[in-house]
Amino acid sequence: MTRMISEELRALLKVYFIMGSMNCSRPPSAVLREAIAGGITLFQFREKGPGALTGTARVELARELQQICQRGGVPFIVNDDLELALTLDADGIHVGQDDAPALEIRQRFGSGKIIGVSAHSLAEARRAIADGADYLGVGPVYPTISKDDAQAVRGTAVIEELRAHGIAHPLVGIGGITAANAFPVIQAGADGISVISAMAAAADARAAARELAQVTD
Ligand code: 3NM
Repeated sequence: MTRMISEELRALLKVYFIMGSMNCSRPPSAVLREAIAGGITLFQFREKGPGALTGTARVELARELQQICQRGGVPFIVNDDLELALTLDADGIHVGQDDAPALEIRQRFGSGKIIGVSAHSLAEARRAIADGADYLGVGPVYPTISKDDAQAVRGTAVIEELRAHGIAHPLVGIGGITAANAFPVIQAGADGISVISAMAAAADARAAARELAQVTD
């Protein structure tokens, strides 16, 4: 498989849904089906933090959600866990600053896979790109309830700074984003937005996805 070109990836990043069972008060499979029907463009399995499944239950849920993504034509990304990504032959992996560098991951994961890296500053973004990241996740833009160890809120300043310094890489904003506050993130230069709670905790994930898609289109 050839390396995914940036333009294709930019389109995939428009409405990027991230979720694990601990983010849902309903079966995650139902939430994901609704989100796909509402127009999400990419999905990340992030089974992590208090109340997360472990062992076989975690792998089984990942497989179930991957199959739903495959039927819905939405690429399936695994958070952090390269072994799980390899086992499932996932479409990509997203890693943080404390995880293995993109360079090392690429060697084991193949050239056609998507590698995303969280970046909180210009220096981290430059390093991630030099290491071979395909896209950057930049945040937290707004206060978030979904990540215990989130860094200080940056607003859209870091996104603006990266673009002002000529970083043209595909990029999503993350952290506390909803349909009501998503537009400034796009205006700042992001190709899309990534959300957990705005969709996972919504009574109607389909409507939530649709509203977010309207902002990023
Ligand atoms: N990463 P919500 S913020 C997973 O700043 C994650 O890198 C962040 O969840 C970062 O949409 C975050 O519910 C949580 O705020 C995003």
